[in-house]
Amino acid sequence: MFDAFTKVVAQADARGQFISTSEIDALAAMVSDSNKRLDAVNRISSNASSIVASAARQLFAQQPSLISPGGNAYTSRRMAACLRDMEIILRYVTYSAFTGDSSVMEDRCLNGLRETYLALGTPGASVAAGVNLMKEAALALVNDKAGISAGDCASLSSEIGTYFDKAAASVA
Ligand code: PEB
Repeated sequence: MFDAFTKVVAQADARGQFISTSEIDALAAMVSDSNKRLDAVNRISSNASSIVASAARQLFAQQPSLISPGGNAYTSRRMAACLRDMEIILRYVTYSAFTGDSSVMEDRCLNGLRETYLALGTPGASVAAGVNLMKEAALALVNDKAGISAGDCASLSSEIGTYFDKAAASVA
């Protein structure tokens, strides 16, 4: 499991080189923006259940066959598993946003997930659609200007967006 710093160290070590000025500059920029990062992680984490619930509601409205007899979220047991899976994925996205690196999510959540869904008969494309709906809800919260000092969150939101994209792409 890496964070943005240990990732740079691992890459520099693999090259047998000192950490470069551009790597230091990039990490310094990350540190100077770290309050935004922590605020974003806090906003997503403290609204996780509503992000999951609203994404799931939209997913089932768009793909009603999932909750009809024979659908993969039909029966409360499968519905519960589905909501739980969405919450797990969102949790790993927050870990990635916190550390500035997606390796924790890749190693502990996404690795083998496509194969798990294939084995379960769970439609990966639908899971990916659910992840994309969570992405919209989470980024709307991150970019909400209410109650915070004004600042530019464009690069942070696009970084967080890439974690959702990675999760979606790994199961689609
Ligand atoms: C991954 N999901 C399910 C299972 C596992 C995971 C291992 C099988 C065991 C179980 O049922 O608990 N577990 C999950 C995960 C990690 C983990 C991400 C990462 C660390 O440990 N059904 C749908 C939707 C979708 C869905 C498209 C968006 O129709 C999910 C939600 N996952 C779903 C369902 C099941 C499941 C299991 C319905 C149960 C399937 C079944 O038992 O038939």
